[in-house]
Amino acid sequence: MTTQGYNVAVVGATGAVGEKMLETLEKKNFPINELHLLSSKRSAGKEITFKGTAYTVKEATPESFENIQIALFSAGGSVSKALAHEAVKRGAVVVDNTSAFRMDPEVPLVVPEVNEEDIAKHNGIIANPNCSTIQMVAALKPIQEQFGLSRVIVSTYQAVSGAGTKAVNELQEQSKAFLDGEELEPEILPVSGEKKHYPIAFNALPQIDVFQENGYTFEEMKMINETKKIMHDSSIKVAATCVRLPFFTSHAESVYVEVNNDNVTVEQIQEAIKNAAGVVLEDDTENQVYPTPLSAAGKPDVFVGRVRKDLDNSKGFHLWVVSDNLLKGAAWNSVQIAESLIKNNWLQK
Ligand code: NAP
Ligand code: 12T
Repeated sequence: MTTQGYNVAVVGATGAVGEKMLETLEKKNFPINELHLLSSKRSAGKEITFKGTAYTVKEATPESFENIQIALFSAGGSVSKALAHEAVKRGAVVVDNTSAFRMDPEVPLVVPEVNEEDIAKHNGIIANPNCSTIQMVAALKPIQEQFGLSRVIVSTYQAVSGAGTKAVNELQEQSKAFLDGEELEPEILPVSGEKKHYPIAFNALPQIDVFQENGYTFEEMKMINETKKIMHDSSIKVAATCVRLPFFTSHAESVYVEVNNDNVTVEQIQEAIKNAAGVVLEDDTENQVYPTPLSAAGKPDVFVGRVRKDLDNSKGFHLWVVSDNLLKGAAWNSVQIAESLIKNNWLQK
């Protein structure tokens, strides 16, 4: 590295996640020498300001990665499949925010507070988990460590920004139209490019990403498979139901867990969560204290409230977990991985 820092490429810089990547790099004062902002042909030529300097967005091509040390990808799975190996070939380490490589056994899947040491095993690509998975495993880690974890059943309440800027615009325009008594044809949600679309304004959609043959959506299967991989325990039973709701930022989750130890108390679970890195306990029902999507938006932490013991299963507990899906769920976690690569000297293979 030069004394000023690293040559960094942000692929998908004009997107919802890309925007938060730049915000996070700026906020964390990430050591940057050259910054390269990449997108599709559509946005090439656009200017984006970073730390007071205007940068011109360029179309991402294999040659974009000459002389790049760190490449942060969030431009969709097909772009990662086409370009991540081109970047690695040219000497870059890729932190990939798409689902393209997450379940590849050669690719570490990392939430630094949970399994940072996995980064050391990378072969050029490190995958950033799905947003809903990241916030859940951050909250589950202290429970697994101290009390053992055998089962997880989660229902999500997810923001539209997870589905990109077009989905954000769709909620905005549909809401306005709805209140004005007009009708707007839904075009993006639940899944851009699918055969059918349903209104998101004043609605709830039990489909995030495409359906699989087993009846679960891909988002649900990501939560199930990624949780086992990140927590290094394929025996944890996981079930998920993922639902899109009409708000812009933060995913919320109702999480039911079963621990292995007997006689665990709510206070012990709260204490474990309170002491966990990156997780904040906001749980005081007497004073109506609990996290909400709005209270978590713009913050990098994972917030946990409503810790309760199940009334029928003495090893069962219920939690409410909320985090900004574009920060800890995407950009913040990716930049944390990049920081860890530097701090631990793991950039070179
Ligand atoms: P978005 O707002 O729709 O932005 C998409 C970005 O990708 C834009 O910058 C776009 O550039 C760029 N892009 C599209 N096609 C491209 C191509 N052929 N070559 C180069 N760049 C291309 O979407 P987003 O919400 O930021 O999400 C982007 C991706 O990040 C998603 O597809 C998903 O894989 C991943 N993601 C991950 C999480 C997570 O859970 N960790 C959460 C959200 C998203 P243009 O401006 O030129 O169109
Ligand atoms: N379709 O990174 O629609 O796998 O909210 C994250 C969020 C895919 C991903 C969403 C998605 C991902 C969404």
